[in-house]
Amino acid sequence: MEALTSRRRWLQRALAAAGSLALSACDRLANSGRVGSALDAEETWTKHAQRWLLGRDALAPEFSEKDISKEFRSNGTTDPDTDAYNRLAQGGFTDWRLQVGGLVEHPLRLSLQDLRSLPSRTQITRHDCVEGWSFIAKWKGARLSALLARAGLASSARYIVFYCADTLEITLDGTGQYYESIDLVDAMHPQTILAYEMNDRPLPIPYGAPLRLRLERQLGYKMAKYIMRIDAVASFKDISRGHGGFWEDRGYAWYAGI
Ligand SMILES: Nc1nc2c(c(=O)[nH]1)N[C@H]1C(S)=C(S)[C@@H](COP(=O)(O)O)O[C@H]1N2
Ligand SMILES: [Mo]
Repeated sequence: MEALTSRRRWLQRALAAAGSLALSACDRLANSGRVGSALDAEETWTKHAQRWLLGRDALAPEFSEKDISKEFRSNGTTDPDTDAYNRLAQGGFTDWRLQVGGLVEHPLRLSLQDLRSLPSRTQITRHDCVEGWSFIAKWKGARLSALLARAGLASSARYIVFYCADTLEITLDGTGQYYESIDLVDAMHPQTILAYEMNDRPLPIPYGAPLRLRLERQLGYKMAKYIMRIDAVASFKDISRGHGGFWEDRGYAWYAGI
């Protein structure tokens, strides 16, 4: 597998991913096999994809310290409360390891300390739940782009999947476990971080300890809490019920842009 770490080559792949997701006409073009052989077609396709990418690349609004909410709200699972999770929590998550695998050149097992040594970002943003409430909080975390650069994405990777410690719905087939997925455009967005701090303190359990996704251009349900494993994949069709996330499997939109 080829490690693709430079910004430029990543951008080419993000454009390819963006194109195949958003532009059905271009998708047909790509599938026709003419891309790469016909330069004019490829340029048109890149231009369209780029326009779309620029929109997706815009930053979500950020706020100042004085805007931070007085109260925060936790939703869905507020404590995974399994034996394994409780043991990790009791040890202050020093034994917790984030597994990074799938279509990567270097599978990783990272401690919180490892994550803290990755390039970070701090942001004060508004969390919007699909239920209609919101709050503003300060988040600090490792940039997902930096983690993926460390792992080295394979050229076949299209999505990043987050597996969580909690089961939100008890089902016979195990499809009640929380998970989520995002594309590479969102994965590389500067505000997409794996947060280990909330309001200058270690992330509390109700808000996803020890690690949760912040994906500021989308609704709350995309922001996986209690992350245990991250996989790069080519497709999420064969994961759980196949729609790319716990709530997506129950009818919600996969792309929950705000
Ligand atoms: N693992 C996990 N992640 C999750 C959920 C959940 O139940 N389990 N709920 C989602 C929903 S619907 C929202 S609005 C936010 C809530 O985050 P908060 O508890 O920090 O407010 O987490 C999201 N991520
Ligand atoms: Mo939500």
